[in-house]
Amino acid sequence: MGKSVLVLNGPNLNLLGQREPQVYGDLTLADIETRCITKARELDLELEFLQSNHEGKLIDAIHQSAGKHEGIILNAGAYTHTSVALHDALRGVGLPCIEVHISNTFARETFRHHSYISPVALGVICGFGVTSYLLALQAMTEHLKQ
Ligand code: CA2
Repeated sequence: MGKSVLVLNGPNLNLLGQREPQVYGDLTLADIETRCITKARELDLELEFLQSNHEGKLIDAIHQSAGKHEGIILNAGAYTHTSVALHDALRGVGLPCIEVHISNTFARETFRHHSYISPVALGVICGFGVTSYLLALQAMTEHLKQ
């Protein structure tokens, strides 16, 4: 059986495909999950998906991933730019985490340029839409082989 990875999505990502297609594309979160499942099959990875609009639930999911998953792919949404608590949770659990974003946060408002996740992430992939997630799955696979 392949290694297990948690794909965690934060606030408002449940709205994908419904509004702001010029920024986030027209795929829904369910479409992104389907694309990830196809990619994971190629890479022999097991995936669990979770989306929450609540910071504490994201923190609980990070804590519970210890002993259950080998890595985390995280799009923390706007909590990326605000949450010391998510930073601490990732640091506490110590699992490899890849930060992803659909949009290129550096080409947007300056308040999106800072991330509390990046210092505790293995790496960051942003600006490629659904491909950000697929690239993260690939990078996580390579990392877990080492
Ligand atoms: O580009 C990304 O993936 C973001 O993490 C998305 C967040 C944003 O706050 C980050 O700065 C970058 C927003 C989540 C999606 O929000 C929507 C709002 C309205 C309609 C559709 C999505």
